[in-house]
Amino acid sequence: MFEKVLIANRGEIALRILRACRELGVRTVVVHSTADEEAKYVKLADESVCIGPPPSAQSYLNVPAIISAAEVTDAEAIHPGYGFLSENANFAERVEKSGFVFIGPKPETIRLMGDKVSAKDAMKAAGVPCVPGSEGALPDDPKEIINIARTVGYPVIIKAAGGGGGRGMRVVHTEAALINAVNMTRTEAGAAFGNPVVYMEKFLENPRHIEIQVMADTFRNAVWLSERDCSMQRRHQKVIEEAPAPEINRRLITRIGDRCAEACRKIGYRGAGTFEFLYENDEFYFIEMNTRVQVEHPVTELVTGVDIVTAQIRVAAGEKLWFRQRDIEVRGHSIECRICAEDPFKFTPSPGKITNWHPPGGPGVRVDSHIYSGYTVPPHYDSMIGKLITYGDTRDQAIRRMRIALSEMMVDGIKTNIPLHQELMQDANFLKGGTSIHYLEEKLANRKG
Ligand code: MV4
Repeated sequence: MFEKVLIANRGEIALRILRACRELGVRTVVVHSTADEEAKYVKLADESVCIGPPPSAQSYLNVPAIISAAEVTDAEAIHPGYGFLSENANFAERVEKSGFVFIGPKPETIRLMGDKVSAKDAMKAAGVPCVPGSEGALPDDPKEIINIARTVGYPVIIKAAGGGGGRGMRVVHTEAALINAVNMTRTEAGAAFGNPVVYMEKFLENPRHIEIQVMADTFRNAVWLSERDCSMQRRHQKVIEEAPAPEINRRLITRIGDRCAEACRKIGYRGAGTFEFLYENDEFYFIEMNTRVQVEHPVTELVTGVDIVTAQIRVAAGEKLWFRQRDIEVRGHSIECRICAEDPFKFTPSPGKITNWHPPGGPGVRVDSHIYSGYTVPPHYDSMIGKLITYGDTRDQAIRRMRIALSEMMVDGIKTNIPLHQELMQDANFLKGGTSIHYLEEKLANRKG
């Protein structure tokens, strides 16, 4: 095991990684911007290094500053968390070239998955079902593009190879609109990602977003750790996640999960990863792979009993996976509400001082948050200030525990989206389960504010 790990992130995930390190007996270095000087996890860490001013570009994205911090503190490995540099192949490469272990996949795997065209090619070749569409990148010739769209069938979606997570895509309903849409997406993609390559998929009108968690070691052992339903989202920001996904045939999920684990073995995947799928009419279609730990990992931890963050660190240190697929059982149900410092109706950020914080508790209640009474939420970063996760023997029990936990939770001094979560925990369609990726935005459009 490592003696010392550097945590290259902030907020709740920095605290989550810190706790994992402590459990493993690993000493910790936290890097932070001047805006996060007063963060609790900075004080809990064995060492901390200030790496720059508040803007992320000068601190949490500052590669030389982070590598220097690892050098001066003599850390052995770097955990990137999520966001920031976590899926930056060049960063992973710089970390390894500087003699540190990157807690994540190999740089070339990150690069492969960062390009959505090569990711889809690799997954298709590994037997993972994908959305029908162009074979790889779209050609330049408009006639060929038109023919591909005729074969795929309208509506189609044009996506940027360098995009992902909802950036750089355009839906096309008619042949008349096709070429202009391809050209616009190319231009935008070139400007935004430095890569004008685009591809085409059949546009699925009303899918759910289901993702499969995987964990792999450096010896080609890989298991899948259940799925999550992340359909409850607004503007590509997830709001509620749950595991397992309601109303989906278990045998179908098992088939897909086994394909994901097999794909990991084939490509030599290492560490934690997530296969994102769209699910519509009882079919799964792979869209993207995330090569990092995700915000919503706790729901998987609660239904499988696997600690994903300590597992990341252990496999990065060279341990063989200590469980096999047959050891993984999904038990009960878990739901996560992302708690954000924002107006619950207008969704505008609401940073500032938390004058009073009362966390909820009791059986089946987990709070992953770095906040405390007197903590000031800085305006420079994402508005998520923590996650409230509940567990129950059944989905219904997890929901009832969530309602109680939300009612106990008090965050004074700033606005939060707790009222939105309280509404959703009473929403008839959420209670039924299985709503599509469009449900929340449709509900909000009809909500009297
Ligand atoms: C799609 C799609 C429909 N059909 N692809 C958006 C985020 C990115 N990861 C992929 N996205 C989508 N791809 C096809 N072929 C609809 C979306 C989509 C979406 C997907 C997951 C979660 C929320 C979403 C919200 C809008 C659109």
